[in-house]
Amino acid sequence: MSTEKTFAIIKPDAVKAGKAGQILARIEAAGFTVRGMRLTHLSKREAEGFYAVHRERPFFGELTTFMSSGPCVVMCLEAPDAIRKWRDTMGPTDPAKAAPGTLRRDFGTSIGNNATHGSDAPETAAFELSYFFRGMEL
Ligand code: FUP
Repeated sequence: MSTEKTFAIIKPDAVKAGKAGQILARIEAAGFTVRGMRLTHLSKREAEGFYAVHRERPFFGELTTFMSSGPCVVMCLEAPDAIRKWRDTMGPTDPAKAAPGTLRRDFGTSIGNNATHGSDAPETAAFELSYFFRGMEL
């Protein structure tokens, strides 16, 4: 499998809880190469743009308020099969349904406050990476 890039976020709940370092250590231990990384505090409008595909969903307001509630760490991760590999490393959306050893199980506290984000497909990864990084930064 050739190398692939995906987009990841350490969400505001995990940064606020002081878990960003532990999550980054897990990312490195899992074999990802960090190609881009930045601490940023999204405005409500920036969070709405990022999650635009979810704008009709009932949780959209809560989601974008949470994502703009404090700083988060945005990253470009590279590995063979990075998109699937990062989704597996995070676990499913709901931490209660995630297996022990996954990031969302170990650091998330609810379906909304679930510690990390990861792109779910190549097209999503391309959009999400371009939302936060200029081509020359990666
Ligand atoms: P995921 O791809 O696992 O991040 O999950 P989704 O794209 O389905 O959802 C994006 C974010 O919306 C989740 F990370 C958390 C939030 N969400 C809720 O708050 N409630 C829900 O019922 C579903 C998702």
